Amino acid sequence: MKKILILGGDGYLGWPTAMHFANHGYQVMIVDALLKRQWEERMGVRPLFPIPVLRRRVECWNKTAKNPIQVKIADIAQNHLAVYELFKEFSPDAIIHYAEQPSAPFSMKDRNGAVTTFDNNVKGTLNVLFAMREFTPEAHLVKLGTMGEYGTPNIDIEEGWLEITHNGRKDRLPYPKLPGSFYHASKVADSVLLEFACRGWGISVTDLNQGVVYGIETPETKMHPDLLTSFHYDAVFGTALNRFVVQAAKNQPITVYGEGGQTRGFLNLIDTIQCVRLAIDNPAKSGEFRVFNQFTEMFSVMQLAQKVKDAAKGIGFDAQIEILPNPRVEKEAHFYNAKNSALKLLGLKPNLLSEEVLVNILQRALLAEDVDHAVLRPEIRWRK
Ligand code: USQ
Repeated sequence: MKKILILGGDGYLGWPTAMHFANHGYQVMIVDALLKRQWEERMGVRPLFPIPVLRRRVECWNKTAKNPIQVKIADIAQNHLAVYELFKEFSPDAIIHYAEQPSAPFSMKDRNGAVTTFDNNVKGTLNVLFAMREFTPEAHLVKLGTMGEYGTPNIDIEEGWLEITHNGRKDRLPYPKLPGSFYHASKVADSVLLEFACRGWGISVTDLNQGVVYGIETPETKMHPDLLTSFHYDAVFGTALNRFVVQAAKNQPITVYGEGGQTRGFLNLIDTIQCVRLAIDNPAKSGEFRVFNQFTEMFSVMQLAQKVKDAAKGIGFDAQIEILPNPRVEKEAHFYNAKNSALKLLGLKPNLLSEEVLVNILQRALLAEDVDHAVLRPEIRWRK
């Protein structure tokens, strides 16, 4: 049975990933420091539906399913000895690393937000790399990066690497990075460390440069009410489409920042798990730093808002789009053409954003009883 260590297994992506791998016969251990729950508390926000404490959701899984999940509470950034212990004892074949502060606005709120993000994300990645070198040099690390590492350059975005000819000479170099927040910059720093560790130590890494994820359910979250995942709609931890759906369901304006021409890659939560599974089942070679762009479709923010408005109309809601002054510093109209063929070549079958998918998320969001309208509006600005 392949042993998978999931770092950040209590999160929006980590929890359904853990259940998926357990459900498909892998031996799964999740590690989490529960920091996201503390950051939520600090920012005064909660997931759309209350999430049981980690012990309870794991107990629920272990009673509901055949293959149990093991769990360990540890801070991988601040306690490297705990990380070493874990790698030594569990000896994973593969590691899925989600244990990072995931929000761009959180990282831009003040100095503390930026430093917390770097301290957690970059130090955690370093500790994982040293633990791998020491105890599991043959293991495969699957690391969640972000499409936001590239920014919005005026040329095609390749998958991690770029063939360059300069002054008559050629090379294959890491694709240039233009992160749009300190959060995205922390992921760029991670990528630099990972590439060096592959080149220097011969370990194998897949860096998944993921787009914006949407969705609320996976086959495993539907197995029991206590197995749902942590879905955010607030302006700090909620991502664009998830926020728009809750805004429409609760008769609040859909908040488009600026012109709405900002174009990004998007994917369904189900496809996040499909992509991670493909990466795990088809590992990078020894010493390889492999980068996949992980998204299935590209939309502008305004196109998304319009899609949500149309889907809401189909079930009798008259959702309004409100254009807000952009709290971020980003291009609002730009060229965007990102490649995403590597995962498709491995067999990814995209679940695209149909009206039916949107209506499903809308109907799920309608069941939420306690939506805090105050956290729907962005408070954090990139510029003072
Ligand atoms: N946006 C709006 N209105 C909103 C929220 C967002 O117009 O109410 C716009 C933003 O200005 C931005 C775009 O939608 O242009 C995407 O924003 P987002 O908050 O959905 O995504 P982002 O901050 O980039 O971060 C999210 C996740 C992060 C992940 C990233 C993938 O929080 O963990 O890495 O998506 S990507 O965007 O491809 O970098």
